[in-house]
Amino acid sequence: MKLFIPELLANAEAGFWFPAQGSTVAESVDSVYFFILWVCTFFFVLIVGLMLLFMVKYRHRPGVEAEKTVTHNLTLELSWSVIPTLLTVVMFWIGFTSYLDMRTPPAASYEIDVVAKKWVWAFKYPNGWIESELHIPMDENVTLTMASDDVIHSLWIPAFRTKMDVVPGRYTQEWFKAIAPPEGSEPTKYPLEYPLMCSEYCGQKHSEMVTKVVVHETRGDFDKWLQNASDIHKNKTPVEAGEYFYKTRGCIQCHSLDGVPKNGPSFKGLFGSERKFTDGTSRIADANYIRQSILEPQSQVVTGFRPIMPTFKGQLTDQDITAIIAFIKDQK
Ligand code: HEC
Ligand SMILES: [Cu+2]
Repeated sequence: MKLFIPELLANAEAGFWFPAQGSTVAESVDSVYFFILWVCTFFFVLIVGLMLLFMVKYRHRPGVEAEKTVTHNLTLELSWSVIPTLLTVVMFWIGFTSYLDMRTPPAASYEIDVVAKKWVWAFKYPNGWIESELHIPMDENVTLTMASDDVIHSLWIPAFRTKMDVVPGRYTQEWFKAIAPPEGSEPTKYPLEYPLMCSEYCGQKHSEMVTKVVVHETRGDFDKWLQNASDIHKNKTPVEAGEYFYKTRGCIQCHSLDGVPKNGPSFKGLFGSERKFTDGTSRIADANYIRQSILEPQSQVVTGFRPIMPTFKGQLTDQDITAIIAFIKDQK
């Protein structure tokens, strides 16, 4: 305990009371806070101090007649009206201007979609990749467009001093520009990591919706991370990657895996079987046939089906198609 107080004071500058100021608005938010805190502290000490002083000085003493109470003092009355009014105007002004700044996302901004649901966060990047951690580039405006799948959540990043409710049935936005934290405060190693949490505590596990904001030092580092993270082939077997495309690129809407045709033929037992086409020709379904079906679906239309399949040329890479072929091959 002896060491504790000096340590506290020594660390005050280095973000001991508050987390590091990690965004452009953090400094003005802290300024408003400390301005109000010190004004309140000053008046608390002044008023309570005078009160105690007067209690002692003017206490009832036997034989001492109470003085007549003064009814008016214009100077005193004006000063205790005007000074607090000016102080609250200053509080309002610096609070209001930084609030407006925080509530108005800049036009040029990197956009990330957020979905909150019991009890996780999902961050969706412009290329479609979804991740449970929020990764962002430093020194760049980032706008989160947020929606909730169920109840009210609230996305709070203490280091950025930003917080916004995530409400079912409507979109809310929150923006920030991450900057290097001031000299002497944590963290210092790139990528910087800060906690991100849900500040809506009227539900069982909002308090467990804790994840990370990861701030990459440059846009290049961020892009590299995103490319790497969203590389579907990296941590998956070809069959798994093929299944991913089957589900996410819409094939599942028209092609079943159980042998029952939908708008298109089922993939079950397709690979290696003989296909008959509307022009009377036929062909064994090998890798080249499947590749051609994906890139030029109308070149050979399977008997009994309409030529409605869209081409996926330019939307799937060769590696993606190879994975899809492996997946179809697996549907015996
Ligand atoms: C809008 C519906 C639709 C979507 C979406 C669709 N297809 Fe098709 N697909 C069809 C239809 C209809 C046929 C049969 C007519 C034809 O051959 O063009 C077909 C045929 C095929 C064939 C040949 C099947 C056979 O029995 O010979 C393959 C392989 C195929 N699609 C793969 C895919 C893949 C992979 C995707 C997703 C990347 C996909 N399709 C998305 C409708 C669709
Ligand atoms: Cu929550």
